[in-house]
Amino acid sequence: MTLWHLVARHCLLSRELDRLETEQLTPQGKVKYQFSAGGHELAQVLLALSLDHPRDAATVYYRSRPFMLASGLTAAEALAAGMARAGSPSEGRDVGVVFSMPRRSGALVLPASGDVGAQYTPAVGWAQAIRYRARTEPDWQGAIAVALGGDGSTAASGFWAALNIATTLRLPVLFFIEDNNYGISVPSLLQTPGGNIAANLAAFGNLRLLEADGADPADAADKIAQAVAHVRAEGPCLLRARVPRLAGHTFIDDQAYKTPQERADDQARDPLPRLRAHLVHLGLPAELWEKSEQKIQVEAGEAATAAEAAPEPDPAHAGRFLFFDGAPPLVGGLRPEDALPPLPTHSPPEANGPRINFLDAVRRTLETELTLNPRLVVFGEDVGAKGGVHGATLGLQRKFGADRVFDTSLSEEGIMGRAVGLALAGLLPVPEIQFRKYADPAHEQITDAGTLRWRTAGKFACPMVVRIPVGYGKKTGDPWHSVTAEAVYAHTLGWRIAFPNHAADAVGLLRTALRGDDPTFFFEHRALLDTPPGRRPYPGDDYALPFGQAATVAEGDELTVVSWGETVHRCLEAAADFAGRVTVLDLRTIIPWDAEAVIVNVRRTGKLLVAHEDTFTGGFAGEIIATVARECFTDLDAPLERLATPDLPIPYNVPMRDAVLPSVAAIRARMQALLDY
Ligand SMILES: Cc1ncc(C[n+]2csc(CCOP(=O)(O)OP(=O)(O)O)c2C)c(N)n1
Repeated sequence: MTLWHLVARHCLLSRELDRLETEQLTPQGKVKYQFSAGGHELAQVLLALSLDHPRDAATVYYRSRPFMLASGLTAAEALAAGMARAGSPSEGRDVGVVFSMPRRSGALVLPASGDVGAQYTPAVGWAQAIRYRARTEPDWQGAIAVALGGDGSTAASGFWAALNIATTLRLPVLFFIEDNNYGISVPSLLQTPGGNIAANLAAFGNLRLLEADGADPADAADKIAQAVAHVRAEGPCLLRARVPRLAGHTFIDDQAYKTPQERADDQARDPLPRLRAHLVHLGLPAELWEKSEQKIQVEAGEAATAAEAAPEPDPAHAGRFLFFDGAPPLVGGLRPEDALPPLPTHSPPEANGPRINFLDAVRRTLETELTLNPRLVVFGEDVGAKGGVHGATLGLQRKFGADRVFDTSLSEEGIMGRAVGLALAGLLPVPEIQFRKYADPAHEQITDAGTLRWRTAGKFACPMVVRIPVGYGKKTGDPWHSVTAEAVYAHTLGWRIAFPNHAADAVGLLRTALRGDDPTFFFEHRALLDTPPGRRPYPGDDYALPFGQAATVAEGDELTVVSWGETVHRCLEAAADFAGRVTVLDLRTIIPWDAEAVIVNVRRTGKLLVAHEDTFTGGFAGEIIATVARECFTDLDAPLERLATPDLPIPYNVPMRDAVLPSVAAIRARMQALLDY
């Protein structure tokens, strides 16, 4: 089949699937969300067919089905996806047009997001991985990443984060903007001044700009070929393809906000009649189009029958794939290529030697793992030449090079989205977020990363370890640098959370995280980084600690105290006054948390106090107390108690700070009250 035959075939198929859905399957209630790609087909199909390098990858959005079809998705899969059937890309877990696809005939399609604008930074991560891997693996040389998006998405922060990274580093990324002049009902004039993102980027450095009539076969083909060639040879390019949106945003959108003239103009720009004329102009027989149309109608009808015959996914399977469960993904992380160093057996720590700082424990573990694992990359703001604002990466760039330990632009969304793309390309990203509060701009990427394995029914995964200094500082507090907020991440699906309180546990938990399979937050408490309570002898280069195993740090028979992070030290100090009466458990990891240890101890002691630095309402203590209330109801001899920072930010003034943090005195008083109860 010639290229233009193929283009026609995919465009016609996409149009027919939209017709089937809008005329039959959606009104019948079989497809719940219908996003027509009418008008966008030609540009997308031409793009997909030009991505012929085995390591090319694309991030797509909900209107990208023509691109998917031209990249190897079958019609039956496409319809089954809309009908939420088994055998579709997400096995019924995600909206039918939120796609992902391991490579078939064209680009590999990275897991899409329902968040507009979230598709850009993972594409940049893939592009950076291309550069990294191409140094030693020739099969990555010449590959590119492509991100597809609408005009509305160019107003989203992810677009700018990605554009900045791609152009600053001259990465092989194509920003493919399908400008249909609307984001639902909002005209592009409200997304970018004058409505033309390409014109507005004229002064942007290191960026080739191209514009195409995405409904004109010759122009679109020419500009797409130029764009792809430029990205392969030189670096970033943004191609703005003007396309009509022939239908509403979704099936239920009647486009009442467009004038009748606008709607008529859109129809007049339909790329399909122009494609037909183009084929005739190229000398293909005129009747070929109608013949293809008929053939495709039959094919789509058969696909609909097959999709409807596909079984419903087993509801019991909804619980699978949030975390790694032993089944390696097809794409992402180190398992598909068998490159993950095995986890050492959980040997007891070597207890001899000088005590080292928490910070040195982290640095040394990173150094050991960087040496052992060539896929591991460390990055973040100031982590390169400076060695991090806390010093955790000091000297690592000098030792391992700027490809492996590098500074990033000041964009947490960029850091996290890039990490997702790097992980999908088979690297192990270890980003640092400078302070817990400054992860806020990355939240969209964090939540999407957490559900990525689940959303793709285990086909994709993005394991990574995100290091974040948290909590108040040894000199003072403040609302920006002193946040812990582990409860927010405990509620963020698909993430594990480690929260060690001394150097030995930091080594063991960080190593386990770095040899693991899931996105993991690793919290480093600021008040422990270089202070005596955080110091321990270095436990050894092979030391690893399992997640979900609490440590018993004080033993007693009358009260169980559960804590984590820096508050453990406060609990220990308070418990010293009640020797033999108070058990103190250090959870060490929040997700998973060691419910069993807590339950066993509360059954034994009959009383529980949970203490943490995170704020009170919705704090993780509530979760523990709810579990204990259920599991230990008949064993309880006192009300279940918790101590936390009240629902306030941490103040800058030191006495004021100390007044809100759970103090040793307050913990001691609460212990006393419970013991006396
Ligand atoms: C972060 C986010 N905000 C809002 C939405 C709701 N939403 C879905 S599509 C859309 C418009 C996007 O328009 P555009 O990027 O131009 O793409 P088009 O639909 O026109 O192809 C909006 C606002 C969303 N999905 N994600």
